[in-house]
Amino acid sequence: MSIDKEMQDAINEQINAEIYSAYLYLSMSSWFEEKNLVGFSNWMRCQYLEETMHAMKLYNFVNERGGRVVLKPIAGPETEWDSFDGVFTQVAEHEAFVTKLINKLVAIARKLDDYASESFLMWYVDEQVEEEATADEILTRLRMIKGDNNALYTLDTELKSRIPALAVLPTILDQPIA
Ligand code: OFO
Repeated sequence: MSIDKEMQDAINEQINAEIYSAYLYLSMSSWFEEKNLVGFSNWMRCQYLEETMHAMKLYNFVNERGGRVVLKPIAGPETEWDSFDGVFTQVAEHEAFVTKLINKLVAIARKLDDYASESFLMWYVDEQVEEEATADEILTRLRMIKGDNNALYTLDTELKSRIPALAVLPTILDQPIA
């Protein structure tokens, strides 16, 4: 049974929201890059890749269900922030907002008795718990170390070691993990 049009349209909106998230984090990456905070910049690049993966996972799902992906314009992200914790305040708020969007999608799936979509969307429900927790953790640390450049550089070094999730490339290409 192909996907209901209401569910398809709502997922298409979510694809747009995920690509916007990717764009926002790439913009943040560039902001950190200019400040030579390569760890923060790397963390944001990984986030950019993972958001692209989130979008493509939805994209693949719509196709698998016999639907049609229709891409919409992507809004321009902010380009300037007034502080390091200001950036992560926005990340935390943005992820809380995305969680609400995912919850709305689950509500639509339930209303339509679309169990396949509901089951698929549970991955995003779990993922948002992690997304919010990570953003909150970094924000808390930034608030604690405010003004302490040594602590800031220690955190930057830590964030340098982040690598994107293994599923990024197979999901974007819609190919099994080799
Ligand atoms: Fe796609 O989780 Fe963040 O926005």
